[in-house]
Amino acid sequence: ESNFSNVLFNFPNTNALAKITKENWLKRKIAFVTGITGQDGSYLTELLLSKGYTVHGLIRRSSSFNTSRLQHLWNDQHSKTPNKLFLHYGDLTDSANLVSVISKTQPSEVYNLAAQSHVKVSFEMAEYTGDVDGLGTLRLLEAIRTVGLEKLTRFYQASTSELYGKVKTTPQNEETPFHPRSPYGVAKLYAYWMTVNYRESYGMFASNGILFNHESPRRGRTFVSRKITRAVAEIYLGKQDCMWMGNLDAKRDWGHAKDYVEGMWRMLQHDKADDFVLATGETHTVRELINLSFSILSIPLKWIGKGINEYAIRLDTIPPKIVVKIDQRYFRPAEVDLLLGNPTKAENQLNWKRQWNFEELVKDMVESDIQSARGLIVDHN
Ligand code: NDP
Ligand code: GDR
Repeated sequence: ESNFSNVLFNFPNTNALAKITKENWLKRKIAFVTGITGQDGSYLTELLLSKGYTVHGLIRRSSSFNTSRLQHLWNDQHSKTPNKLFLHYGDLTDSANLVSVISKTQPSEVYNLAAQSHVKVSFEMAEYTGDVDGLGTLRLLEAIRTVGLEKLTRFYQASTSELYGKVKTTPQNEETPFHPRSPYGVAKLYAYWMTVNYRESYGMFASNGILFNHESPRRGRTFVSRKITRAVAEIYLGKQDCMWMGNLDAKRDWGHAKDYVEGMWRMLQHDKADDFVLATGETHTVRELINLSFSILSIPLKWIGKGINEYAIRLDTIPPKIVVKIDQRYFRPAEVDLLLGNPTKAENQLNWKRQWNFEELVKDMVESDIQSARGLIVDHN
């Protein structure tokens, strides 16, 4: 256990090296997070910093500002009270960069959250999505092994309920067979099995979190929940007339991202690496999400018509106004019709329990979008 000859970076003196065990390696609490600028990355970073971790994050070079979700956590390193958040340029498509960052930071825990995460976009950028979401995960696993940390560093893979796709049984749990329905889902399937394979081949502590949809006020604006809550806020304030939507019948198990990052952390603190579903155990249609968002603002809605010709009017204006219409553009070549997760394993083994329900989640998002539409808070996403 003490003979980790490659692990010299933080332990240049041999006395210290001799004392390295798996336990005191983890006690160093150094996390490396890919996808740190995304929704989950920002909440996970908050959680880890609050637990005393040093957090290293991978960020992409961009011509526009892409660290706004981390802005409130950033504390200038030149200030008197610098915090323990460090950002490194890199990309999941760049192996040498990943080896270099892992070697420099010597993390005790790696959270692989980076991905081209939009399902609809993955149909248009199938090869790129495969490269980042599939091969990118392999590159990161290989970087950990190349640096010689595979027996020490714990690895979390952001797997997804999109693996179930054309679902075989409901509700879905860790035993449910996979049938992905998009280039995104297929790429994530490769990453899922690579994670299992590194666990089985090299004894690596590598776990998959099979997470069902989770949202928040920091959710990207092109995902359905945020698209709806933002549009409803704008309609309420008279800044927008109507929203254009795709498939209203799709059913999703929507939870709050704050609960889910807690589950990710718990997976890496567990006594053994394994795969866990995180979900709420409730499912709702996109139409229900729209209804709830309007009802939070006391706007009465009525649905008229069917299929592509369906639309919704608000009944509190004279005459009633159309506020929701369908646009074929937002439909996908293959759809995931129904997702409903069973999180019993995580609840029993990790003592994980979600705090937020569907109504509370949507209220949190609508209220935040009202504030940002009023210009009271800055919308960073
Ligand atoms: P986001 O889309 O909000 O964030 C994705 C992150 O990945 C961003 O930081 C983005 O950087 C980064 N990224 C994208 N491409 C690359 C690349 N080539 N190299 C390095 N970084 C890259 O996703 P979420 O926070 O919602 O999700 C986090 C992870 O969990 C993703 O892997 C997603 O697929 C998965 N997941 C999400 C679920 C959800 O409901 N939210 C459910 C199940 C799984 P930038 O900011 O520069 O674009
Ligand atoms: P999803 O999330 O595909 O489940 O992937 P998204 O919010 O994009 O879609 C959910 C459902 O809503 C339907 N839909 C629309 N979707 C979008 N984006 N825009 C629309 O206008 C619209 N109208 C209807 C979709 O067809 C779909 O059925 C998310 C991502 O975060 C993935 O990274 C993650 O792995 C899964 O959740 C779990």
